[in-house]
Amino acid sequence: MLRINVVHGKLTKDVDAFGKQDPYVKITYMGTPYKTRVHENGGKNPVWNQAFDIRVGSISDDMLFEVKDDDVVGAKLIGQATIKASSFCINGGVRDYFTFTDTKGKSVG
Ligand SMILES: [Ca+2]
Repeated sequence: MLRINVVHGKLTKDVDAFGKQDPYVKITYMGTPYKTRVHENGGKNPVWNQAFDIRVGSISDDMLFEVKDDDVVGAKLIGQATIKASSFCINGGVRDYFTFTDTKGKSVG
């Protein structure tokens, strides 16, 4: 069992046209989505502090991380990252930042 704690984000991009964006993180592993709560008006410095226990089949599996802006008209992608499960499976745990990129491959933080 892998515990992933989504702590916070340091984003460089705000995709919301009105006010601050409302970010949340969605992890997709083997077709199952794991979503954090929405940090309303979190802007570029969202905080989630939310943990997920994920049963990992193989440490070479990819996990898709997406950070999105929640909106009444539907969520908008801020950035994404594909991270191997092995990046988290380190003795004693790992605490790290991962780079997310937008649809054009540009870093968003
Ligand atoms: Ca929004």
